[in-house]
Amino acid sequence: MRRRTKRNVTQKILAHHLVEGGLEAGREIGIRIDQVLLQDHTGTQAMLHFLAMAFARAHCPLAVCYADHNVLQFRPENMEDHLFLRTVCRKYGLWFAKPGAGICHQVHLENFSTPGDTLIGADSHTPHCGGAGMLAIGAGGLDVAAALGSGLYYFDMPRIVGVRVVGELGPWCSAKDVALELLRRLGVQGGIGRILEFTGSGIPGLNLQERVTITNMCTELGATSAVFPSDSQTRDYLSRLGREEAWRPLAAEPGAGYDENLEIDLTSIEPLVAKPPQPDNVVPVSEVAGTSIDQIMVGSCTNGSYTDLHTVAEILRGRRVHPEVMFFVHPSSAAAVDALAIEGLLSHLVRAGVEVAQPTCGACIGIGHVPAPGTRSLRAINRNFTGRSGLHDDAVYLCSAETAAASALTGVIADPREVGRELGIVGPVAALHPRMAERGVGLLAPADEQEAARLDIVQGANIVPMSTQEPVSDPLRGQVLIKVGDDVSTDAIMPASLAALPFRSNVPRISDFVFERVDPSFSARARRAGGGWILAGHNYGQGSSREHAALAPRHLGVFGVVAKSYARIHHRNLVNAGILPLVFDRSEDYEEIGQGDSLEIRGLYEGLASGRLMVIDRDLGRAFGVHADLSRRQREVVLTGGLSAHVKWKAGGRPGTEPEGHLEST
Ligand code: MIC
Ligand code: SF4
Repeated sequence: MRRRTKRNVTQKILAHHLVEGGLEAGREIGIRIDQVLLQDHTGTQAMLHFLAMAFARAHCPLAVCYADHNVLQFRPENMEDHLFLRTVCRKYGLWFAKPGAGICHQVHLENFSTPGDTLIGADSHTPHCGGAGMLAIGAGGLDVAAALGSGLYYFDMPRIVGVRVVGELGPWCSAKDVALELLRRLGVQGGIGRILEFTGSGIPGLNLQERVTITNMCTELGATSAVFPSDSQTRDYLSRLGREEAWRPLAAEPGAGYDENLEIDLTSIEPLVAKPPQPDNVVPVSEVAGTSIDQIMVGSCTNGSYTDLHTVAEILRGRRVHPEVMFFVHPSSAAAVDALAIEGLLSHLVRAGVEVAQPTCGACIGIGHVPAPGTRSLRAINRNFTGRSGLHDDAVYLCSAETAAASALTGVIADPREVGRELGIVGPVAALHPRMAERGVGLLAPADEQEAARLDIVQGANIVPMSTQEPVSDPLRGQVLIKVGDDVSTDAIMPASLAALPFRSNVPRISDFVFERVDPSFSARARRAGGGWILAGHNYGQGSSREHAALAPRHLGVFGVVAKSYARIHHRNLVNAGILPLVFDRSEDYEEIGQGDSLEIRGLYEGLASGRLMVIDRDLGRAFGVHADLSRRQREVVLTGGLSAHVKWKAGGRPGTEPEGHLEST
């Protein structure tokens, strides 16, 4: 009799939730989804799609939408979004978190995290809750809407990387430095197609908030998810929240194996800094020490917790922020603010001259605190893609809360160990908040079915349902509208600028901002040309989960991307938007093709089915080979014109012309 192989944590969770497929890396699997997370930037499109699919009510056991990004409601459209989300959530069986409750990932961790559960979230940092033993995956809003209505999610089974953690973190070295060390070693493409599972003798020494800082930032590696076991640290954290009943133990079976292995010795971790322009540009802090800085931030879902702000308060207690530095913090939850206030730590911050801002994403995404030209900003957050701060050619350095606070005292980037030595400060411990006084602040429960039937949805004029796209034509002809390089982020494709954000619910309006920071003439050119192609290097669409980076180009007429490779979430978003994501057979061909070249594909439907296509470059006078890594279902989706058109087609409607005959042959 064949013995069942020993299972690691990821396999245990997946096996327990499996509805289709096996646990074989690279093959599509379907799993049951226990929890769904949405937020106010991605939630409106997701909920519009949910309504268009005519689901009666959320089908998974728990779903929550957080008003966390646009907390300051700078424009009336922001509040319109919140009213829509509040009413649609209550009616259709979702919780709603009002502005002020905090950032989705941390508030979800505090109120709903359950070890062993699956979570899908319309935000790329959803792996945050992986620190509490959940299998938590970020996805585009349309995929999340489908999971919300069906309770199911389909994806390619990733390879599982066992990250063996040994040793103990030294003074002034933190979980954030562990995340930066992973980025230093693996780079922003190193986690693609992988789940990182943390194991080893160093794990019990990391408390839950430290764990989530690490899983949160595994997103920057391009990973599908990241997960820790659930142990006494998990139980301790849940009991501080008054939710001990949610705890379950979860560990890999002794002898369980991994597809790949990696080791991190915590003892050798030192304070690190990621220089601009992306999170894997990591160096030891000593290499940039002495660099003058003008602005410092500690916050975001990665570093806005009680633990981080406690650290900052301890370092600054009785001291003053350097006169030439502006220092602000964004706590990541109302509960963190409350705990800091009860303990008097807020006073240490305020008296030191720190601006204590709202529990919201804020400057992490360029909403407020936009740096001035020529200045440098040091931030304990997760991303520093060019322009994300709101300044076109910004210089944002990423670091830990320890390094940020120590540098705030000196006015230059400083090694916190040296500052500690010079000023006689003891390295702060990663403290957890005491037992939480109040739970569920700002959370509205869904209405029961009777009440829900009577509720109306408030849908302001700016909330515009997506129009259904035409199916992709064959032959397919058009110009290369833009040629971009490697690691282009969704922040570059569809900026989250203060000007663009009010139109997340209005794709026609937001499409004016596509590639605004890279080439401000892009949207007008795309419209004039009646659509065309995007040409890109490796890891196209890294970073956020925002499906607007696909929906808006599609609205402008973009029907295809030819790239060397794609980031996971963006690849799916392109398919869902009805944009063909093609891959060069030979990366060298990318070099020859120029912006403005006229490209043509014939025999698209047959080529996609066989996996081989030829693209003719009319200007070069030659053809090059491409392929598409698409499942049969994804081919169907993209050929019908995207997910909404596909849903209608499946329901018997006719999406413009007739792809049915072709589809049968795919
Ligand atoms: C981000 O950090 O870029 C965001 C804003 O949270 C995005 C989601 C969005 O664009 O709405 C993400 O990470 O997915
Ligand atoms: Fe918000 Fe920044 Fe976290 Fe995105 S990365 S959810 S913008 S705090």
